[in-house]
Order: sequence, then C-alpha cells, then structure tokens
Amino acid sequence: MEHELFTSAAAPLPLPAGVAYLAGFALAWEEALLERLARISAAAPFRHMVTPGGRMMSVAMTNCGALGWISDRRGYRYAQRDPESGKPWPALPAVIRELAIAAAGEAGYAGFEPDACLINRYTPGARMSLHQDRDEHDRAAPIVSVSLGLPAVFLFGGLTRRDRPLRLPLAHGDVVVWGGPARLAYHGVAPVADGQHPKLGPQRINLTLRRAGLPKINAR
Ligand code: MD6
Ligand code: FE
Repeated sequence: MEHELFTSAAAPLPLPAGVAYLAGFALAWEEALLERLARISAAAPFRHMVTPGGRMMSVAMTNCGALGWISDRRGYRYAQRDPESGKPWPALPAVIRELAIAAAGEAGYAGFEPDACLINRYTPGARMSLHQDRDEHDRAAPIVSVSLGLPAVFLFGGLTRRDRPLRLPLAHGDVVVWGGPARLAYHGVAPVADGQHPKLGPQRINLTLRRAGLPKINAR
C-alpha cells in the first residue's frame, strides 16, 4: 500500500493514504461528549454482542443515530432499532454530528453526513481483532473514529489480512478519519492495558461515525 507523510505535527507515523490522524481534535468537545455518552448509555445500555460464529465480543457496544451496527448469530448488519429494547436507537446528538463533520472536513472529506454512530467500550484486556468494515451500503463516505478514556494501540494493515499492521497509539481526544483508498483496510485494536483515566476511569470509549446508508435487506 502507498504511504504518505501525514501533515499533522503530532502524527507519530507515516500513515496509509486516505487516513488522517487528528491528535486531540475531540478535546474541544470533551465535556459535551461525556454528557451525551452518559445519556445515550442510559437509554441504550452497553452490551456484549455475539459474533455470527457464536463468540461473545470482549468489547461492549451501543449505538446512536438512525442506524446502529449490530452482531448476532444471523450476522453483522445495521438496524434501525435496538434489538434489546425494540426501540429506535437514541438520536445522534448535534454536537457529535458536528464534531464528525468537522473532523472529516479537516481530513479532506467535505460533505460527510453520518447516519450511524457505534459506541464501543473497552475495559482492560478487551480487544478487537483485525477486520474490514464492510457492512455499510455507502463506502464512498469516510469513517470518523473518536477515542476517549484509556489509551489504546490501533492496528492498521492493508487490503489483505496478510499485510503487517502499523501500530498507532491513540489517546483521549484523538480522532482518526479513514476513507478513500484505505476504506477497506484491515484494522483492529490491541488489548487495552490496565489503567485509570481521570475522566472515564478504567475504560476506553470509541465512537465510530459512519454513513451506513440503507440497512441491509435482512435488517430488523
Ligand atoms: C475502535 N474501531 O477503535 C474500533 N473501524 O474501537 C474500528 O473498528 C474502526 O476506529 C473503522 C474505522 C475506524 C475505527
Ligand atoms: Fe472497524
């Protein structure tokens, strides 16, 4: 895969084309984000979903926005309702939408309009194995990834599972935007190390904002 030097002074590594690392970009929204996260997780609590193969994920998840990403024995997909409650997901708060649009614009993706926000909660030891994000109907749109709480190492490889992943440390407030030629790159999160974050305690929260487009036909 091609590499280019990213322009941020804080970028720790050369990143694949299509990926932008915006160090601390979400810090200006921190207070509002934490308040909205508390409301969302009260309405749609974090839960450990099961993979189609039957394994319980170590990451706990919830969603806000018109569409939410879910996994169960039937597969991975976007759904308009929380399967636990049968209710629509909590609305995407304006501040989260605005943060995502600003970050996408900063990264060169004008006109981003997210319709899905997956919220991942990692406690120490939780991880996400290498995967591609392929459940979105709209793959022209980028993905905006906001990290809060404990630091983590984001792994990103290339377009095949065999490409050895780069290791990008992500801290509270960092934003990664991901699209174009990197849209289908394999990526994951290394096991989160023990620790305490002053605002969030022993957890890492990641928001991934996407334009999922129409839910798949089998969505409920
Ligand atoms: C996470 N993120 O950081 C997991 N996918 O918790 C993802 O899987 C992800 O952060 C696509 C683009 C950005 C991401
Ligand atoms: Fe992903």
